[in-house]
Amino acid sequence: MASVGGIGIANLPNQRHKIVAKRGGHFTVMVVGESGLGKTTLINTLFSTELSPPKDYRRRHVKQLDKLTEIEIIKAELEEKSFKVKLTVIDTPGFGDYVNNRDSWAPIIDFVDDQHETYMRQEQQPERGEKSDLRVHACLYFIRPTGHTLKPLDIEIMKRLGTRVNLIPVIAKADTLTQADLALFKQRIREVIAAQGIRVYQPPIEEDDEQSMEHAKILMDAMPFSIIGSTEDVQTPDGRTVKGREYLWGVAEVENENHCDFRKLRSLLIRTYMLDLISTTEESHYENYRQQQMETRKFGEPKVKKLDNPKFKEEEEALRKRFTEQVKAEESRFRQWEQHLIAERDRLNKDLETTHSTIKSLEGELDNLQAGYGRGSQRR
Ligand SMILES: Nc1nc2c(ncn2[C@@H]2O[C@H](COP(=O)(O)OP(=O)(O)OP(=O)(O)O)[C@@H](O)[C@H]2O)c(=O)[nH]1
Ligand SMILES: [Mg+2]
Repeated sequence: MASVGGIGIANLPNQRHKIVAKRGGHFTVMVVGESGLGKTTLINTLFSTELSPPKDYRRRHVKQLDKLTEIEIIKAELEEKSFKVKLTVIDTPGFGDYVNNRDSWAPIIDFVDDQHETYMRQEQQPERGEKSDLRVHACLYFIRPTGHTLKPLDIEIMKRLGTRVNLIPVIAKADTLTQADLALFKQRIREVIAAQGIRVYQPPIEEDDEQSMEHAKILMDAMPFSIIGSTEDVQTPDGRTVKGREYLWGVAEVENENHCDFRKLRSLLIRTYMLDLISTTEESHYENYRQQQMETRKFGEPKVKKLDNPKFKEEEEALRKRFTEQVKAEESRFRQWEQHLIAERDRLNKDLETTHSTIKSLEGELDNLQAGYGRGSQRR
């Protein structure tokens, strides 16, 4: 479609178009999820179906967040009818498989927060020139195509992401599920998302515009988007060359709406809702972060370290209290035990005394008996 209709950004409503054009149009997408779910493949698929050949296509590895998590930042410039968007894709390596470490995803959450932080600090500088800005406008969360439901780990991470970024859940490797299983899986995921209060991105509803309402509804109904990723050109049985994955039974096509929701996702990201994703990030997610930080620290103060954080202080205080209580309880248990021992000793001593006196009296009796016996035998 790229070859025929262009990227589509030039068709965005004029007013917003101008705003973004003035800002230089900066759009950042991040992919997150367990290892091996096809995150990198999807990015490459996006580039090979829509964004190719990027004029200014750079890949670079970026700072090691920790030993396990290295993110990759891919930058490309999209241009259409003199309308430019700087696209940045942040590829994160999968978590969850190298260790059963529930905190393995913490660097990803930190990364999102750090971008808000960096931007905020730049805003506070007297010279507010060109800012480097990696605030994430859309975060694709990859769900393993188990066919069952969301895992507790998914729920935990999605909750945290949903309050920080525009979260867009996707079902990875849709070609591994049958259409019926996929529909059921989607339904279950939607139910869990609702029940757990996970915040996911909602396209804006412009009530005066029927076409846009219809479009938003179609997209919402498709969430979480099922994805097939592939950069391979394959032949379909009816002779078309498509991006897809070849199987004995046929071809799973990336851009076939009957096979997966790749086109819907791409449309959401780079056609219809790019501007909304950018402005909601600015107005809602960044603003939330800024306000939260303002409440917990003074203007210009560095980011609160975990240990200085009031919440952690509270936790630490509670822990200390619990510890003291436990020590006290243990002490009183020991004292009771000690007293019990003393009482027991006294009781045993008394017993001993009684036993001694019993023995004494028995010995006395025995003496008497022996004496009597002696006398008796003497009589014989
Ligand atoms: N069946 C199927 N396989 C896929 C799909 N997308 C990717 N794969 C395959 O899954 C494997 C892992 O893909 P990657 O893109 O490296 O996965 P990743 O999520 O980036 O993995 P990490 O970087 O380790 O987190 C590769 O062998 C891909 O060819 C898909 O849609 N369907
Ligand atoms: Mg990868």
